[in-house]
Amino acid sequence: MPGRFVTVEGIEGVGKSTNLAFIADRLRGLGHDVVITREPGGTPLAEAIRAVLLDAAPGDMPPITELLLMFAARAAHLAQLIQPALDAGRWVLCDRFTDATFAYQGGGRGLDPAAIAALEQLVQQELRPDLTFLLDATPEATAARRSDRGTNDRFEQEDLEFFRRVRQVYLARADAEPQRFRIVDASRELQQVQRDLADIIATDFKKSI
Ligand code: Z5A
Repeated sequence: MPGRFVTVEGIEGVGKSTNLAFIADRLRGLGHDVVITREPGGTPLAEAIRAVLLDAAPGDMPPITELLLMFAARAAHLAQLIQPALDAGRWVLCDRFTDATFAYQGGGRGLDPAAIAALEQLVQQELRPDLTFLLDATPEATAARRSDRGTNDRFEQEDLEFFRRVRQVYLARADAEPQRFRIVDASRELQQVQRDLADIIATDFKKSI
């Protein structure tokens, strides 16, 4: 029986990394064999592409180059990690996937969503996440969390307006696909966020998704 593909999305600082281990623990508690991974990245080749994407100087990478590198990394990640894990019956829990491309390169950079959808089809064929957690908060609500961290890659230097556009695309996609998305209000205290995550996992993952 093939495994399931679960993704976690949201604007930066919303708590994806923090909650990934929590979600994995709950899934393991239900008896699933879970592999945690991330995008861009997840395999040595895709991590090398990630470094190119994040370390370029602001303004030094044309948006289409950025888009193609995201999908180049994704193609390697799919072939070398995600698909083999799913085929082996493992559950794949991924920190960001193609919804991030629609949100960042589409909403943030203004690239044509039809072009992104064409690349999605080329690279992924029929593969789509089975379930996606959207950790939602305004960029204003996560600003303090981001500044506490002190690091600033190329994306983290974008302004609030950029992250507002990114969030709008995430919300629009969740609205269009309610059967796949579970929106969690991530502006609240971590305990409350994780209570919601636990409830969703308990109800959604016991039955077949
Ligand atoms: N990107 C793209 O453009 N297109 C694509 O297709 C893909 C990605 C796949 C790298 O992603 C960049 O790639 C990303 C988009 C782009 N850049 N941006 N923006 P990344 O996932 O590696 O980077 P990130 O989004 O910046 O992740 P992050 O900085 O690690 O944020 P996070 O994982 O969502 O947050 P966190 O590290 O778990 O939490 C941040 C802090 O807040 C931390 O101190 C926590 O302890 C704290 N926290 C978390 N939750 C709470 C709550 N509920 N209350 C209080 N404090 C909290």
